[in-house]
Amino acid sequence: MKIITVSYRLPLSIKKSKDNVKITQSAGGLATAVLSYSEKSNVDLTWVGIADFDKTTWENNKNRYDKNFEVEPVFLEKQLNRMFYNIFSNSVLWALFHYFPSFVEYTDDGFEAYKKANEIVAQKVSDIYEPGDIIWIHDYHFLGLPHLLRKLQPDAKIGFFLHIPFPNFEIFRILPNKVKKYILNGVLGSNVAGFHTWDNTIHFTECVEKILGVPHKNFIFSQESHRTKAGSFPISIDFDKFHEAYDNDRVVTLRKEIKELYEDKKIIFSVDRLDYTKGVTNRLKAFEKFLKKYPEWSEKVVFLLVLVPSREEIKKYGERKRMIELSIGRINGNMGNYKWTPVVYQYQPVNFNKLIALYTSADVALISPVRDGMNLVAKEYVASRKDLRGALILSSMAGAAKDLKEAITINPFDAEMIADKLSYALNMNEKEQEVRLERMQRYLKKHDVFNWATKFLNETEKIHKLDSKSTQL
Ligand code: ADQ
Repeated sequence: MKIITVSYRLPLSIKKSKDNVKITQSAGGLATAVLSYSEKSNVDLTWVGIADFDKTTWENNKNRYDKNFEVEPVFLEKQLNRMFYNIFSNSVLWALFHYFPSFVEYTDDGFEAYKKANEIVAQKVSDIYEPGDIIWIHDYHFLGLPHLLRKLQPDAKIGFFLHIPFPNFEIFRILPNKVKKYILNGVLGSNVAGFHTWDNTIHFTECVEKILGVPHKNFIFSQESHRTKAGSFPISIDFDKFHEAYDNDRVVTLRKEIKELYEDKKIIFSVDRLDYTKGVTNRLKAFEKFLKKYPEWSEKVVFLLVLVPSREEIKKYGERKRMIELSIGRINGNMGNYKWTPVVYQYQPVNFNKLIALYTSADVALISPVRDGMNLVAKEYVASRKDLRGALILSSMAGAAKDLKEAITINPFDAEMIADKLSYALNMNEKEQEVRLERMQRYLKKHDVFNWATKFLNETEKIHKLDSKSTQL
């Protein structure tokens, strides 16, 4: 028996230099959690995903690195992958599921490529599947996969988890009918369909009822071949890893450097992939409002804004980057002076130690997505504050706001509100910081990513068992 995890990206990095190829398995949250579950339950793990490297490199090097689990890359033809990933997954599903209908650029060709890619991956998974295996499918790239696999392997245990929001019926219905049905039937191929929040779960069940006419009882859809249970499984982080990193030597040194650099200032910090859903332009507008409304903070605060490049080949992402950089230029030009740069901007990824040093130097983390499935940055910030210092401002549009109840919540579209909350957070006394962080840390310690993976996979086993029992009767 083994766990077969399917996600678009493989938790693998391949670095080629002139005379060397270096392969490492990544220690990202999801990979660590599934690996820990497989070790505890004494089962193997195989990861299936789309290769972002060529077949020859893989064939020549696949046995030359330390493996924690097996990897099965799927090699898609370049044009098919582009249509599947950029044109349908990101320019249709990502946009619509985050409530940006005007950003949707639907084409039939994109949808055909999506279906084709899902079929290729289904065949790959089916080829390595053995009875008793548990298949865990991740995210919006593979909405059709549970159904396709159910046809190929009728008795398989299949879990599906969506990492982004599932939109409400009024938004979802915008998709062409054939697409809506493909998606809903696709997900219903699983034994468990998991979402970050109850709101998303309710949206999904409502869409199934209204569009497919399939009713549910207590969130369970009974179909001829199997049952599907829809439920909420809020993802989390490796709490201990972020908490203990506070004391890493390198983090301590970097933190000292940052604090010295801004010794007479308070630090506001944010870090995101550059994505229009993360609300960066709104955030900058609110920061500008804050500087105007609370001029006493002039020269006494700095906003460290870190963005990591993402999906640069898609037009909307390039447009957003230009808008952000224009706003930063305007704020620094209008509000700053030769001694003070209000927004310090970095458009590059940061490594783990730097990330923790930034989290633990910040007086305020300002996280303002206009829509987000969960938002792990918010959880990472809270976990890393072993010193119980700092304040979290968090958008109520992020799934994380349902878990982090002691955060200061904001409406990301309300610049005035964000400005006022910034003033409140920057003035928050140490006692209040401690009380809020302590409560959130207690929650995160209990509900970490290992707990999340265990709950999800146990539920998949449980629901699958109900079907096997009734077939035996
Ligand atoms: P993402 O949209 O990628 O994930 P998020 O949950 O915030 O968003 O996770 C981002 C991760 O990347 C975090 O672990 C963060 O530390 C890291 N990161 C962000 N910016 C970085 C930078 N500049 N340098 C280095 N690291 C950076 C999707 C959904 C989310 C959901 C997750 C998990 O959109 O809503 O929380 O999946 O389900």
